[in-house]
Amino acid sequence: MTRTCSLLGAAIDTGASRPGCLMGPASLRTAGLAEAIRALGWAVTDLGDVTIAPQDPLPHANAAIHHLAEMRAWIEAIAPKAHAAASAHDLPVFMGGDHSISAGTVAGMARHAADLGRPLYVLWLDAHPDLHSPDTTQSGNLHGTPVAYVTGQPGFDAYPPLQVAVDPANICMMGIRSVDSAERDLILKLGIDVHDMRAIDETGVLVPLRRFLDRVRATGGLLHVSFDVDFLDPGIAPAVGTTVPGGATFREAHLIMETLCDSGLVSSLDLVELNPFLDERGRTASLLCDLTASLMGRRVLDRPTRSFA
Ligand code: B3U
Ligand code: MN
Ligand code: MN
Repeated sequence: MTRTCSLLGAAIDTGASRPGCLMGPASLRTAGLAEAIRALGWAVTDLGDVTIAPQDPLPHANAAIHHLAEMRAWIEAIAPKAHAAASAHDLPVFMGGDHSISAGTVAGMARHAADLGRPLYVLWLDAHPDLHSPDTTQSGNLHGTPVAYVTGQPGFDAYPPLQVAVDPANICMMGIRSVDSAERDLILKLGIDVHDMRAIDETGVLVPLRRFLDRVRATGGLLHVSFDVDFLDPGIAPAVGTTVPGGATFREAHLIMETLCDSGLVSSLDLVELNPFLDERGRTASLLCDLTASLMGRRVLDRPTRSFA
């Protein structure tokens, strides 16, 4: 049977420090994301972009915070649309926008998984763990908060109430190499499975990824993949506001996506933090399309799939 994929854009850049991510969905469409997925045999429906109305400012005790009202409105707008997309299609792809969108997409996917009576797992591919609350962020950039929000941490009274929380034990992070002290404390407290770049240098990407996928499979879970452009090395992906040296290579990133494809476990994907204003002739957008294609079935040669039994 033909597998179905939907594209849903969220043109947000209010969660980041520098503007530009709001052009992300347009850039991914221009780079041919729908066509690349369709070429792999999927039926693709572009659901267009989520929008919000202009917001009045919402004050917060942490004076560093900006665009809190927009953050709340985006989550309110995105979560039900993500939930509906997941109910209607096999694999929704959520196109950011900065990483704020994941507060809404993961909240929506957690509801979807709960509808099915299955646990939701999250693979967080990022230079950052995005584990701040509005109380702990020093930059005030709310794209640094989605993981704390979706796991139901305190300090989120100004965000929409979370309907279904993600169990922190079901989150695996890879590529992490920039962590603030409040985030470090929370990683330890929650026991999140974090593979920083040192760990990846020591083991490669496959050992921790396969271990995680085996766990998702054994428990009948759904898997949401949240892909922040700064997971990649800035040398291959310059179109991001928060470049951090020492990111994933082209080959590591494709191997992760191909392995995810082989697993057959992925239920949804975020492509976030693409800032087309910083891109070089569309190369980062094109790379994201190619990586998505690897996740959705493109391969150089057919080969026997690894058995997960
Ligand atoms: N942890 C820092 C940096 C950061 C988080 N996410 C991104 N940058 N992209 C902060 O601002 O919270
Ligand atoms: Mn991020
Ligand atoms: Mn990041």
